[in-house]
Amino acid sequence: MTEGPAPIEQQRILRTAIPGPRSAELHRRKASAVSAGVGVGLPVYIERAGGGVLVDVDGNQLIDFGSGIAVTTVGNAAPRVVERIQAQAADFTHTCFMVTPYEEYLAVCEALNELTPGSGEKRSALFNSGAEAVENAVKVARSYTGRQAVVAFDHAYHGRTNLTMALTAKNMPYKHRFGPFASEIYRVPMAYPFRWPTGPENCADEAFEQFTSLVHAQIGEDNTAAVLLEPIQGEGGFIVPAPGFVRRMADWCAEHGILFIADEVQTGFCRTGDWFACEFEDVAPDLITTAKGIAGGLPLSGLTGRAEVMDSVHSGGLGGTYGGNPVACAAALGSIETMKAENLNARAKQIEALCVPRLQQLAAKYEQIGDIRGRGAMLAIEMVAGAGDLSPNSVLTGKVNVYCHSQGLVTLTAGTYGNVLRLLPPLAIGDELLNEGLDILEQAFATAL
Ligand code: PLZ
Repeated sequence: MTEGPAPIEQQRILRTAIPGPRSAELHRRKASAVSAGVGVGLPVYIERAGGGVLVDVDGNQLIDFGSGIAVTTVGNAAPRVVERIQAQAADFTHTCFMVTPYEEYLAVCEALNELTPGSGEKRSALFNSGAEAVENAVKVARSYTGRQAVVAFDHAYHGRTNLTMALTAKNMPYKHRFGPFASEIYRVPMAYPFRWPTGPENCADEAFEQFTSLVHAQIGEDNTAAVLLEPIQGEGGFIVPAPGFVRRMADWCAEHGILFIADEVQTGFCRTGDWFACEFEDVAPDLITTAKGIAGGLPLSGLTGRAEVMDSVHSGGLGGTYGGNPVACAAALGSIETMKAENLNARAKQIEALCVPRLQQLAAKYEQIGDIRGRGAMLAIEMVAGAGDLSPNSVLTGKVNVYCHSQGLVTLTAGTYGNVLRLLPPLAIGDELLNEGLDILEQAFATAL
């Protein structure tokens, strides 16, 4: 095996304006080669990455508060991941598990069955993307229950394929002009404390009441295959459901033979300080979708559920050419090993403990910061017009985001109204870079307001 390059110095370095000239040149090439439909948030072209740093083609070193949208939880090109990928790629790169199987697929499924909440016997199946895992969750739920309706929430994000577009709540940019969408999808209000009309204290009770009465009146419990929920909503703005809501909803589903599917694509694998965000409310979903953090950057997703549910599908009903590709499985095993060896759940909690007080200080200073929320290393700032006016402030969010980018801090926005700035650092980031990133964020508000 060849020696890898020296580890990247964990330091922000700005050598040019952001983006620099070489990035700008590549971005011009992008315009003539890549569909305009594929947008780019920060046109800085990356050459290397590791820990909490992205190195661009102009030699700038950027602080990573995005993890490629919550993917490189263990850090970019994490040593155990790279080592396993290299070894696996040298052995074989593909057979198709449905044709001639291999052990790595089994090992990932065994790890998923063990790590996901719920003590009963479980089974898993592997796919390529988060959207594909969600699609398959719906297939399994319909097959098992013999029912068709699927309930999704306001602000939900589940993917960009036809069925998952139907499940996703937000029109722009995900659904606009792409219909017609799959049928038998129903939407209910999310237990969103910050924007609950009668106040956060009433949110869990009233949202639960609305959920049950809508399912009863508009669908019928007996027609409902599944309820699909992100235990903390991701693209929708890091909305943490009001305490108790997930638990009550899951219990109610169980009473009515409705499957509860937790979409843990963004929240899973140590991101929130637990292996899975559902554990926070001690909920064991019938089905769980995973992707992103599972494989340290390689495309892999999983669907895990109760054995009885997952085994109810006819043989050959689930699959795909690449699902559970051996190199992606090797990366997943390296990621999971890293999460355990480095106790990344504890690290996510440390990141929360370091960031939240600083974010709260900011919120105390600026009335345009309406809410600080999230869990572990999945934290967000929701921006509003002012103290008495909670209108979403996407203009300020954009300004703060652009300022961070200009200073070499990679931040992401989110939210149905585009007024949420989210922090998703790799758990491999050090405290110094975290603090430096937060300093830049402070300057961003001071400059924008
Ligand atoms: N479920 C909860 O967060 C992906 C989307 C980025 P794929 N989120 C990032 C974009 O704009 O396309 C996501 C998610 C949740 C499902 C998905 C879909 O996962 O791997 O992007 O298909």
